[in-house]
Amino acid sequence: MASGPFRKILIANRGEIALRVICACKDLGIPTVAVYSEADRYSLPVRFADQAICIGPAKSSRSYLDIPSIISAAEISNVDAIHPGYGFLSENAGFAEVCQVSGIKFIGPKPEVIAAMGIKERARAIMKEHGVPILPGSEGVLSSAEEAIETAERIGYPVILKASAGGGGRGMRVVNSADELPGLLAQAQQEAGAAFASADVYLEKYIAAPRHIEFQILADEHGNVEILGERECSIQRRHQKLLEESPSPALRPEVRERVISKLRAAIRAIGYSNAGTVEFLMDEKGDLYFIEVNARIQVEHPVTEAVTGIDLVKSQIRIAAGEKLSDVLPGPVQFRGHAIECRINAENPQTFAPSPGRITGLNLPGGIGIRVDTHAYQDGVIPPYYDSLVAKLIAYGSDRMEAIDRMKRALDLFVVEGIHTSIPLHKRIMNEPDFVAGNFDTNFIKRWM
Ligand code: MV4
Repeated sequence: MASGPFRKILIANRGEIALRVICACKDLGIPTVAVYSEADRYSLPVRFADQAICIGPAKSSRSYLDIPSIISAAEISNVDAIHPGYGFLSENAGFAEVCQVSGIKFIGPKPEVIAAMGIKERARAIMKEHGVPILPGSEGVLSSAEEAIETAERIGYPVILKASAGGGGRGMRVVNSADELPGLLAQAQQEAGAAFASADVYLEKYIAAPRHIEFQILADEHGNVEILGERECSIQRRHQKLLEESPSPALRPEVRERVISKLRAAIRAIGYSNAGTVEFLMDEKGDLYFIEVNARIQVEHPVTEAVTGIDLVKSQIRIAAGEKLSDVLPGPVQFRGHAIECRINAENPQTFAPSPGRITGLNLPGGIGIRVDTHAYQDGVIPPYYDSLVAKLIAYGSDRMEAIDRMKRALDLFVVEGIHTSIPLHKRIMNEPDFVAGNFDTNFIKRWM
């Protein structure tokens, strides 16, 4: 493209996703500005962006989460858009609003939509209204222990209490009987009030061994919505995903089609724009139930890029510039083959404790069907202040078995020296009969360790 949809884009993030956004901007011919903390001075995004501005010390609250510093950098460098990546400020409605009033396009949904999706029990009500299946539960926030007990009796134990403003598992409590409910409700409300903006809690039927399946969506600012299939994310430990794949080996085609048709209308009604993910739990019967919306690009987006051929980050940028989805997409969405992503973290393979430090030796795998998204380089440092993701290794094949074989080959050729990584763990997973058979749920790692 001769001249891009924006004049210049600032990337309010670090690590591999900052580099991923730089790549999309280069493909679009848009100059970039990296912002960085003192701990990231020698990082690849700083090196490969057209401009780089230090926004503060290592601590995130004083750099990557510091809204005034980031807006100042955006104004000094005269950008007309900010890409927030994932984590940090990516789902901060206040930040999206500050961007808007500063005349800078936030590459994501509108502030009021981010805020609405952050209230989980509201997102749940909107989905229900549009026929997207949800688990039986309370109608909105619980106002008393008596109401909670009444609701639980109606749907049957076990039930789960969830923080309305929560996510990632914090503030959740599983309840097995009425006598436990008042105490656990008080605990959940207490924890929610301390951790989030609101102490509100709601309740739903508990699924003990669910699969976690999420749908990738792209929506423009003109009411057009595309659902780019699902990702299976059940291989996780303590709410940290370890491996994602598409398509899910467990999702029945008729369940997929039914959910997609309802989702499209719901997303349009919400006024959602840009990229997003809609999370579901799958029960033992193979049915899907909505749990929450993630209003950002996600770590695991390359899995969907591999099976659709669509550049999701480039799409985000063009959508934010007001383009229509029909102009952004190369044609009708088609699905081909199978993709698996392994998250390579700097961590002890036994204890999962973070293992930051200097990378003294590095060999990145390649070859047919392999993609590596990483900010790692020989002699580079993984600082202790941020998440421990070092690289994402994505294997693509014409079917699941070919993707697994290519992943095994790439893991064998992937060398990281100087720090511990999750490469040995992924090698074990690839050789685990239940994984190879597609027979697993969110308890897979816990059961196995
Ligand atoms: C659940 C559940 C079982 N039943 N909801 C955890 C994080 C939050 N996003 C939703 N979570 C769960 N909600 C009901 N009704 C089990 C979990 C859950 C989980 C979900 C997805 C992936 C990994 C998980 C690990 C533990 C618990």
